[in-house]
Amino acid sequence: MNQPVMGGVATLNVPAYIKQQKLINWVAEIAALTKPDRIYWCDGSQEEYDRLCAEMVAAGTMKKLNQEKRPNSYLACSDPTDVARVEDRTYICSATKEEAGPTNNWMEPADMRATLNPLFDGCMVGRTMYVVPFSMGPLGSPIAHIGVELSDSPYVAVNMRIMTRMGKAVYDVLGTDGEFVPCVHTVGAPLKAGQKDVAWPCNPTKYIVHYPETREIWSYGSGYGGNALLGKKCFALRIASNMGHQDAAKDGMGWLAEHMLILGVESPEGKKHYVAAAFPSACGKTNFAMLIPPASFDGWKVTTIGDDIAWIKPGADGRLYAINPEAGYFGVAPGTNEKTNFNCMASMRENTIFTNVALTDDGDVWWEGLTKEAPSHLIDWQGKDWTPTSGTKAAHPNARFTVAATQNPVIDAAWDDPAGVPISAFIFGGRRSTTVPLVTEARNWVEGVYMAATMGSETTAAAAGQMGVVRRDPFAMLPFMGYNMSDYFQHWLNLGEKLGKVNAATLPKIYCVNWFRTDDQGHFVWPGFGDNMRVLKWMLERIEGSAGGIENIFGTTPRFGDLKWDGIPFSPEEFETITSIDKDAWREELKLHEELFTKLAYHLPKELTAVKAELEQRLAS
Ligand code: O2Y
Ligand code: MN
Repeated sequence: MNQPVMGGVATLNVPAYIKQQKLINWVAEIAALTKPDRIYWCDGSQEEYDRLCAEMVAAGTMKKLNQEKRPNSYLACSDPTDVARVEDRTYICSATKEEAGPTNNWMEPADMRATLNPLFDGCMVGRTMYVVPFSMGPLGSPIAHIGVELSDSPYVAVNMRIMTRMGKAVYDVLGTDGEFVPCVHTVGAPLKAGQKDVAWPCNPTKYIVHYPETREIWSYGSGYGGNALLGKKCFALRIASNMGHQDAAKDGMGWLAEHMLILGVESPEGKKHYVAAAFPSACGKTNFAMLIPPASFDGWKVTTIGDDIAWIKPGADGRLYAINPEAGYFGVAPGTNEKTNFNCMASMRENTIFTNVALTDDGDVWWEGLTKEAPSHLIDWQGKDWTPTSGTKAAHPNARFTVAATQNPVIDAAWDDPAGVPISAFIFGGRRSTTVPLVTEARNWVEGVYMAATMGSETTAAAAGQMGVVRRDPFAMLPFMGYNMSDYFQHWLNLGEKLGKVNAATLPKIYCVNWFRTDDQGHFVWPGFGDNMRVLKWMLERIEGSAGGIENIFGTTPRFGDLKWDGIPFSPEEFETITSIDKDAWREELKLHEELFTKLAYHLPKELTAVKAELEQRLAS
């Protein structure tokens, strides 16, 4: 045990603190396949991070930013063909197609392995394979799980150090026989002897592959974001959603891996609740997670547990407890500024990796929306000279920042609590210019699951598809669902039913929100950002049983007088514009729900078709 074992070409040189033979054997097996020149075991130290960043600066992958303006920060610019998640290249290779369901790409696992094997054979020649141990969630938490990513990208290694609890301490939790999710990643660009590397190696062929039965992740060809930082979407959502579902067969409950931010909201009287909120990609989740209440909300506090992903497990008391499995934020830069998200700007003042933003002449960063006026000269994300008359975007619309959660000035005191925080409400929101009102409370758990299941959103850049088209995005999980969507709906229904039996009073309330309704001229009516606090306050008071509302076709909504309007000139007419329910529009909407249900007919819970029938009846009466 722990002696050097020969991998492919490189020597393994296993550090003495690694005690698990299964892990060592797997690293040796992957090294034998991918044939890296070197194997490097990441320890997660600051010294290691600084060294890898310096190596990437020397290699031209990153630029060090002006140390005075942006201390210890870097800019990486990707290959122009490698700028976002690749949903059409993402596969769930479960044993059967039905288990992956109609919303996922699927291939027979054996066929996929036969496809990938030749691609991975020798894919790391000329490169270093980084062994990146990480914990999703606080180390040792009963809700957390461990992964190990083998990657030939130093950019992945340093980003994983920010995004996860990465390093030596993970091996202590793993011990001699702890479980880990094996993640193999390559940029798919082996180097021949003497071949000069490029700044951002990648491959036009891309595969992001998940094997739920064996809980493996294999990623080929991309070095960007969710394609390459495998702890995030691949593990924390696609594989983890499977784990939570599979565990229901073991303990009768299972758990949930959700595309949700988690925030704490506290009233001036000290009443505090945690809510988890699901929004499709690029709908302002980070802004909501770091919301600053308007000045008129004196004494109200919003604090962040997480900005993107929640792992949620039932406690013995029948409540749901959530952790943020991540340790950092990989947020969208364009549109972020001191007004839209002051706390986020404060988070990235130092120790930040920027990807695909523009470089200013004084060595700082810029992106569209950062300042009202663009600088007179920049180097754009593709390394070209840029001026305001260039007619192109200086930063890529999916440009990102990577920062540690601990840099967030409003991080919640319990963000790292291994026990998680109790969830009082779930919020589901899409980007809809019409039809869906500002906020609606579901009358019960099943109606809430229906709202979440039928969510739709007008598409944006991260989806790499057409902009502005409504796509159904159940639970904001469409690109991240690791198994059959209808089985997932059933899992939610089952969990709610069981928790309700333990304690119906603590079952989280479910809300549907839409910040994006527009007027006849196409302008947003709702100010959003900090003013979303007005909706949050109403929810908190509903949870406490003190706020009013009115029941309608769709659920319970606040009347104008049920929200606090101090400090904002918002008229009852404007309120009507964003809360009105247009029956004709809803009849059309229900046809789209029907289309979704037809697509998801296999295993679709009958409870959901029953809710739809009730909605139709209420619309008809
Ligand atoms: O394009 C990417 O790889 C990033 S996608 C992403 C990153 C952080 C949080 N959420 C998302 C998302 O697409 O939901
Ligand atoms: Mn996301």
